[in-house]
Amino acid sequence: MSYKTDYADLSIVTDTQLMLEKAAGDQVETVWDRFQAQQPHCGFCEMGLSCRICIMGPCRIDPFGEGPQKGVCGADAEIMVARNLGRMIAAGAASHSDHGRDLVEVLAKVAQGKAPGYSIKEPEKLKAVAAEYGIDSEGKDDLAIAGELADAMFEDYGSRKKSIALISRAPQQRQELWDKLGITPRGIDRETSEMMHRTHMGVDNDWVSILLHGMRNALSDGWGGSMIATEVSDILFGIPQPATSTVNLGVLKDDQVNIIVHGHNPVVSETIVAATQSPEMLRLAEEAGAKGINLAGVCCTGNELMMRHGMPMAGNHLSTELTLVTGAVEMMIVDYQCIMPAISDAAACYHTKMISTSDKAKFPGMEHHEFHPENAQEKANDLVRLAVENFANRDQNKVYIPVEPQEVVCGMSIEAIIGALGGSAGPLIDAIKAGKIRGAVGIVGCNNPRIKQDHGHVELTNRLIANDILVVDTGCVSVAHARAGLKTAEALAKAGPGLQEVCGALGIPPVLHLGSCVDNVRILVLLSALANTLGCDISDLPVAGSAPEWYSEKAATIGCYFVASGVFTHLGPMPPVTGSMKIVELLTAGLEDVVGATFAVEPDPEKAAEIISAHIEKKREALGLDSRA
Ligand code: SF4
Ligand code: MSK
Repeated sequence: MSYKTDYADLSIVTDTQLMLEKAAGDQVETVWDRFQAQQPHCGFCEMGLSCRICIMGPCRIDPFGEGPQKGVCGADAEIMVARNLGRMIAAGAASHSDHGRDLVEVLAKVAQGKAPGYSIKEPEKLKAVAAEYGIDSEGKDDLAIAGELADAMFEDYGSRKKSIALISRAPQQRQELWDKLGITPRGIDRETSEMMHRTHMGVDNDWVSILLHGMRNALSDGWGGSMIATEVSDILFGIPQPATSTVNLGVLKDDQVNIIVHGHNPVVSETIVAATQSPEMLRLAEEAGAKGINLAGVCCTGNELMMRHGMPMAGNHLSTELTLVTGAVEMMIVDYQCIMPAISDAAACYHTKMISTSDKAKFPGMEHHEFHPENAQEKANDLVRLAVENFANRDQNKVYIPVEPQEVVCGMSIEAIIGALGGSAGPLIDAIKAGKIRGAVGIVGCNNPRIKQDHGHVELTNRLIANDILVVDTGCVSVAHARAGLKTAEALAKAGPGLQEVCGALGIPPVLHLGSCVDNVRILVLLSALANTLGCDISDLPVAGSAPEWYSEKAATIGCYFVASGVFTHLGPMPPVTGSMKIVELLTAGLEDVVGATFAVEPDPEKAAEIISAHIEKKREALGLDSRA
């Protein structure tokens, strides 16, 4: 729109730049317009120094020491910042873990024979996970095991236990450390509920104690709710295997019915996949004058489908509105999380039908078609039929698909990575020991209009792989990397000689797609396997995490469980904590003595690459490996 005409300042992505120009012409407001309208942001909130927990307030603390230094209740800067951060972690943990719970509900319905659109796709994984929950599969059929596993997982959410089941996957030293610190998660819902309790006015007023519980709460997500989400998704929908696909707005087809799925939970989108492939729907599409039905994803629902079906991805978080600005989308079907409430405003400028599907996520301007395990198959067929009918309403004069699609290698579950390595993590460890691969970094998370779209991700990753550091990704970063061509065999030319040699021999790109936001747990599982093989803790490994363009509460929780699990973690945007230098000091330095890892905040990806590389070399040195430190 009018405030900025140089779209290259907003995004490095060609299709975004071109679509922003079209959006301006079509009078469509985007996230960047709204971001600009919010400037300047509230400085108190940016520093974590505002509180609206109770209605004696809202209160603010003056960071310059001239105004109030305490809220009405007496909360000082430390208490205020810690409570705000604690609630942020609780919201992120609740979101991921509730997503996991929805999958367990589907698993339970499958076991009862009440979910006709779903089945057990991975019986071996079902048995393996059941065994981790202490369930004996001997002589039982898959549905009986599924029922017992669903019950055991529900117990992890709510019952009175000493610890949740899947933390047993962490190295022994890490589990002992959590016990010593009193942060072993006891129940997924319990830790979130306790955080909300502790941060009520007049409960936990020790900022260190609140933040320690923040780690416990985050661990209940990473080794609990999110891990359950990923494992049950694999059991129900299949363990991802390497495949090729395509990304960017070029995946939309001007001669087909285009349906976009958006959100996080694959429960709805998996049934949409089946419906779009049914002969009946394809016949209807042909009758409507379309050459087929094209299903593509955005955000993490897209990641789930790309991982398991090689479905194309149209874009990431900041591209969601622009997908509709192509004028080529007949229907967008959303589940939950990261769906901007204003997205229907963009749809209203075109013919796109907007559909919400979850009882807990309703949106202005969307038709609500509620999905349940019992009716999902039927609902999916209804929606695809509606999308096909809407093809007749498309105005081809408004259609603009600005680029050609980019190829991508996807589907690298841990099972697939171990498979590519020949059956064990041994070759990866050998390559790290030999220094051909210096270490590995998990780059995760979102886009944020505070940062030029994809610049933080792509610039950091280019520098890391050039430095022989293997990159794995999840969430919206995965689209950024894919759009930049970093997940192809050709990208090996950008890698350092050691990484080039190892990845070239294995036939994998230097950047591996591990999935959606909840799939960050695949990184935890991989790190545990590496640490267990080496006989060390996760914090001893030459690895790091990074969220260069994060925006969401879920990303804050992910960062927190990474650090609590021993992974040094870089953040691009600063979290709202600078109102307390004691807390900044704890998060960026003091935690080293507590959990063996810290956060580092650096918005400049070039400098971030230096910080992360130096960390990896330091860890190599401590392990007695050759170091460039
Ligand atoms: Fe103000 Fe304390 Fe209430 Fe927060 S909890 S709004 S600081 S009185
Ligand atoms: S969708 S949490 S913007 S990664 Fe998972 Fe993307 Fe971040 Fe949402």
